[in-house]
Amino acid sequence: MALTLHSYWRATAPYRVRIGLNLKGLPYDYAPVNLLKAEQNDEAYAGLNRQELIPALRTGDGHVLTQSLAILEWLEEVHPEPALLPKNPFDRATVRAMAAIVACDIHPLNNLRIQKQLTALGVDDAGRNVWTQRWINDGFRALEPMVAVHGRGFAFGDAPTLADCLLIPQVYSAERYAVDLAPYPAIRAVADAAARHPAFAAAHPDNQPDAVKA
Ligand SMILES: N[C@@H](CCC(=O)N[C@@H](CS)C(=O)NCC(=O)O)C(=O)O
Repeated sequence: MALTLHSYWRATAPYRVRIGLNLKGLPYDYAPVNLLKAEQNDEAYAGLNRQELIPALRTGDGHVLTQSLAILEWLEEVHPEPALLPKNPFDRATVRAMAAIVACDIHPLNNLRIQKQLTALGVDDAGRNVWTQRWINDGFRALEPMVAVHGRGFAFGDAPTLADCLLIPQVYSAERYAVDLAPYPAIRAVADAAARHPAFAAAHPDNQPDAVKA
């Protein structure tokens, strides 16, 4: 099955999927969608994802998958090894809760279209930064003790899970928005471990074909 990921180098939702694909050892073609040029709103892409958001994953057999969490869960079902979810149902619920804090309660408040709407309502750069940092800190304050209790190298246990697929891109975003990560030593330790892991390193925004070098 030839996989094609519609992605933008700096966007965190496709970054999650890149990590998942790499952890599963699945090669894929990279189809850039330039968010700064609003290519997500072009009909060519909107026909794939009616939400006009990335990622979309074309599976090569006519299916187009959207929503990064749904894509990661599909990957887990179709390619169960290496597992992104633990075996025990309570542990699985904890990993999914960690992922949901990022996917449901941090990222949707800070996404590009939200930033654009804040600008349209007259919020300036400084105000948008306060807004963005607020939601990242709220989520990280909840995640930090979870990682401290359950993590042994990664967010849950000693191997990457779905939680890391979500957490690491969110840490990247936190750094972009100059969030002070000092209060989150457990999260920082996971980010350090991920930076040394080849699947995460290959998925990093700077290593994407459409990356803009500073
Ligand atoms: N819940 C969606 C979020 C997708 C999403 O918001 N993607 C962002 C990039 S990280 C996007 O396409 N933004 C474009 C925009 O806001 O116009 C998912 O997890 O796939």
